[in-house]
Amino acid sequence: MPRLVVVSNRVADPRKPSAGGLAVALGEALQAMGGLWFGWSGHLTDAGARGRLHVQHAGPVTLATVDLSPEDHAGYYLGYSNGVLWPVFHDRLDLADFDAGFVGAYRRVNAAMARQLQPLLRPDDMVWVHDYHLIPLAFELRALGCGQRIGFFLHIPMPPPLLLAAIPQAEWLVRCLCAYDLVGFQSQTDLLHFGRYIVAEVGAEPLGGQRWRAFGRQVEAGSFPIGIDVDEFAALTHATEARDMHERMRREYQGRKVLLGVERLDYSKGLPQRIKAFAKLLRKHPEHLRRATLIQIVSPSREDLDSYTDLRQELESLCGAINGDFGELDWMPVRYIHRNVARRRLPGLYRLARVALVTPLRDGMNLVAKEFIAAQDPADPGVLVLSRFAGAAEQLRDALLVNPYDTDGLADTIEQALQMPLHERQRRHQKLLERIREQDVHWWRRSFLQALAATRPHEAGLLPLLA
Ligand code: GDG
Repeated sequence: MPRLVVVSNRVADPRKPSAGGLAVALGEALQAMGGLWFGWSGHLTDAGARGRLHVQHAGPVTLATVDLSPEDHAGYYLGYSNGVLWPVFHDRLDLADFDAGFVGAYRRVNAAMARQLQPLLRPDDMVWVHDYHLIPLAFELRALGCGQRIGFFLHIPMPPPLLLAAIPQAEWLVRCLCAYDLVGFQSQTDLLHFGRYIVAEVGAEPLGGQRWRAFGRQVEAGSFPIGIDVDEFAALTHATEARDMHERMRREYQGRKVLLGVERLDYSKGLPQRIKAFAKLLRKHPEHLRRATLIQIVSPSREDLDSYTDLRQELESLCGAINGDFGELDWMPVRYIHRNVARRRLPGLYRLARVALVTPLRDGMNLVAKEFIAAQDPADPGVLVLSRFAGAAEQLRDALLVNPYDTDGLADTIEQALQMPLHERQRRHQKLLERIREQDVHWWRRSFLQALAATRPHEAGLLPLLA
């Protein structure tokens, strides 16, 4: 069996309880196949990615990390990754900073990471690179002579061709994607966008079966919707911390219906639209006054970027306004919490909620939607209100799908969710649970790695790509 090498911007010790579901799932694959996990250490030092390699052993898994210099962190991470690629890939051209010259740092860091990684690779390794921070990594590895199978998974959406084309380096980015043997997306829509771009904009030749010849080599793509570990999440739901949380909150909110939102603070998540829709609901249906509460957990994220601080202010002012307009001394419509909630407690909150509001304006997949389903009591489940613009909407057709830009429509759908009879809640939940079980995180990992293993090595195609 080949050794697995996972590369991602951040590396987490899969044995630590703080590791998220993805870290655990990738860690599991690494443990089973024996492997190496490579990425940024999370530390800033002057030598940065060109400095010392840190190697740590976590059971059969080797964690190898490099630091970043403060300049590279500003240009590669905050600048190009989160100030250009993230907004454009989430359809927000207006927030992208194309003129700041961040691409130099992005390229430099990817090249430096490739130089650090290349000597660690064995000829029959399978390399799996994750996410938009590292698009050029395979290109840089190929330039150093690496002929291994290299796959890439994009966790965020692939924008439509004409949006992608707005990035001044769009063609270079796509050329870099074509240096991989397999490019994985979250949804069929993303896959379609990629296929259209490479045919229409770079003249790739379709070879059938999601394969193309582009830049003188063959690239394959596929849709591999990421899932969660349903059993692990169900177990967390029944563990003491989640149960305590559930019990405490149940007493606190007795006689009231809880609506819940949980996400990182991000403009892609549709937070202001959601608060406005909730205000509209209270205006249209005053019977919910004192009877419904929206708990909105927003975990702090990317606080060094202006677009994120602006959003935080907007949210605080919206929540202040709705609480001021509708609140009573003994009831507030919105409980807004700008803090991280411990992972082990989250399922308790999910289980308390009658309605989960997962209404991003754009999202690669959205794991919160799946976690909410996994945490429900099948005998008395809550209702999932899900944006049609989340990758998860392709799989979760039995949720109440909404257009988050349509405030009136969203308010009406929240009302429908609040009024949904028990038998319909049970029926929808059962189907949703089946879906997230069929395509869970283990399925995701297996299907991607099987598809990568089935690609042929393309050394012959290497030279034209680099020409
Ligand atoms: C990217 C893509 C794609 C949230 N708040 C807290 C907390 N969380 C956890 C959730 C969930 C995770 O963070 C968020 O995952 P999402 O998928 O919803 O969103 P992104 O962070 O934007 O993730 C996304 C994903 O990658 C995977 O491919 O689905 O589309 O954007 O697990 O539970 N966890 C804790 N406290 C919080 O307050 N502990």
